[in-house]
Amino acid sequence: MAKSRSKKAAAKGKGSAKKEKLIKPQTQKELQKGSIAGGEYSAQSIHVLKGLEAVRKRPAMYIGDVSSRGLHHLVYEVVDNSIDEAMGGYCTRIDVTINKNGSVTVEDDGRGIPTEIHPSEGRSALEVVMTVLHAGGKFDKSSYKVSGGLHGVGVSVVNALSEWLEVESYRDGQVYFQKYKRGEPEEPVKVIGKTAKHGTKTTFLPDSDIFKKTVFKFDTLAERLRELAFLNKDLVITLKDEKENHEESFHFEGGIVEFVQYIDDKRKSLIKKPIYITGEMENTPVEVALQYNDSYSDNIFTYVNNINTHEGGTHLVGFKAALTRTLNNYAFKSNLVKNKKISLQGDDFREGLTAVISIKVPEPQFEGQTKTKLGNSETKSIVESIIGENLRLWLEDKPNEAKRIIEKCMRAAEAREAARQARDLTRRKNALEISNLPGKLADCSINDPEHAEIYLVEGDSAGGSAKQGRDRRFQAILPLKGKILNVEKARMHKILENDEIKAIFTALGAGIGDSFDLNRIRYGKIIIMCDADVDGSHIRTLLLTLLFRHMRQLIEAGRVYIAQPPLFKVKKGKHEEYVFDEDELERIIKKLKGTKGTEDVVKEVTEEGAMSMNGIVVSRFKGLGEMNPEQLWQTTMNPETRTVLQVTIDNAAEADRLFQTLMGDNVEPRREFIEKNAKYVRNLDI
Ligand code: 0RA
Repeated sequence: MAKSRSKKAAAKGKGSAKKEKLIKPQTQKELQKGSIAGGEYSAQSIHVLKGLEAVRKRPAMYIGDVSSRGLHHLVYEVVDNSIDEAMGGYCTRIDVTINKNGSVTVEDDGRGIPTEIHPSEGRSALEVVMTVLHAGGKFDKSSYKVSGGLHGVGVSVVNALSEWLEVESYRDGQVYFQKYKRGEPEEPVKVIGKTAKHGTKTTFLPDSDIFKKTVFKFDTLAERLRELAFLNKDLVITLKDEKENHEESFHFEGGIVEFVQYIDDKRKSLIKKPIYITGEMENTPVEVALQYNDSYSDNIFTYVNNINTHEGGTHLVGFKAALTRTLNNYAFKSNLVKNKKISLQGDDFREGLTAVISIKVPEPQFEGQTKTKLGNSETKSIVESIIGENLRLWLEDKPNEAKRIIEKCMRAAEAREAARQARDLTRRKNALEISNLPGKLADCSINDPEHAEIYLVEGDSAGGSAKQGRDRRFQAILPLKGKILNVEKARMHKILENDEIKAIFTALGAGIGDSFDLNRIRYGKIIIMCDADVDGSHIRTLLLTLLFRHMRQLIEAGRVYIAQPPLFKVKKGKHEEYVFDEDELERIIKKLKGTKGTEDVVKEVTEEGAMSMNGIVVSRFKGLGEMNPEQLWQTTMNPETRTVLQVTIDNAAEADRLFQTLMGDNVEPRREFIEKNAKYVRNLDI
């Protein structure tokens, strides 16, 4: 559908009537100055329409996907342009509004988008920015640009994927305006009023021909906007939902220091206030905040030009090198190392570490699978020397707190040593070797990881059904008994002693923690299959915690999925049907019974468990074990008919807080979270 529409649009663009209108801007002197031959203009405009058509044909290439994630990416894309203005020092506030009609408005107080005739394009610069792919940054003079990964594809992409978009640029006392339909200008840029302010306001309605869902979620937007406010301490960002009458404002004068405190707010810090280090070398400003808590995991979040560099890169390497060298030197110089037999290693200096590294790089080179790994080689030594020098000064200045940190690192080294011994022991027993796969694993027959998948199944009985129901050629089944260990509260040697976890590691075959190697994974898809009840959701969270903390690359590579067993069973006579959500149940009951009173039925079934009327029996589906192998295959395992949810991490800092809340020591925040989210827990994504 999208395709045919764009083709029509392209044809329309060639028409002479439209061409005439576009080259005669009437309202604005500046625009009249640059008169351009009509032929050239139409050549340009065809070029533009081809670009827009390409975006509409393959939206995923530009924004990742057309699900909720891609939808929200549209907002980030517009906001990123305002962030560029802020990084240049021209913008102090950004206001984001979810409007009643489903559109979103982003307004900033930057310089406004220029509107004069663009020399080579022959049209208003504003129109060029809004309609030409990658034009956004062309004449932007700010030196640190947002352009990593999917970021920085340009606001023209948002325009192309919107049913309509309106932009106002406030500059030189005028309000300039243009409106577009699916990326095409309706008329030339015009002046619609006077103003004393400066800035840009963009409002767009995502195209429902492109996006599966077009409803923006407040909390999803809030996560990214909060992150941006932490990273840009002078910036005030507001988010308003006109539908819900709900508003939140993000402004953190403490910047990334407050960010670190926010990440750790459920943990106990070893020092009073995060260590804050800032410096600049070779046009590369470096800012780091870090502290230690009493947990066993490390949490380092790295940003380049406000983009989360999930895959790390040279800045992270430089940071780790500085941390290891500086803390190690200090430990020895201050005679804090008691047990001389154990040597401190890099990992030991990162146990319980929470850090945010934010740097600005004029011409960042992004590499890696998701283009979120910084490649600039000069950055390593810049970060290393700024951190090394300033951390040394901090340690000398705060001997008591420094001692607490070093002691924590030494305990980590001792635990690592104990873990190594435990591992050696199990190795000798051959337990972690692939030649010794867990007995209860029903492996698949093919050996090709790309096509093989493994189901981690809750309970032996569901595991049994899954073993019978599966396609044994490419589906492996690993039944798990009861609840696995909560890794959030355990050190490595305890984790490695746990039978269920050992079985998972061994079956997956790619190792654990720092020695995890994605290339050795034995399955392309890891599918978690649990009952759709409270216990099932707890086991799923335990498994996700394990994968998030110790095999995060699996999640980042998009290999972890959650099976979706049906939620209801509808029976009428011999006819039996499984139903996956409440909307679908409502539709089916309507179909079987007629329209009256269906909402009540859904409510009653949801709350009471079962319900019958007119010979229709609707029951809440209790567990995987209720299905025979054939039904399990049809509803939940057959790749042709099943639905599986891919587990993604959009925001690692928020995911970390979530696991800390759900699985950490503190009971109170967990209770609060579960009470607040009880209704939504079924749809939990991390
Ligand atoms: C191009 C050039 C200049 C600013 C911008 C674009 C700009 C774009 C957006 C998008 C949202 N808000 C924005 N604010 C500014 C520089 C203009 C100058 O040199 O005066």
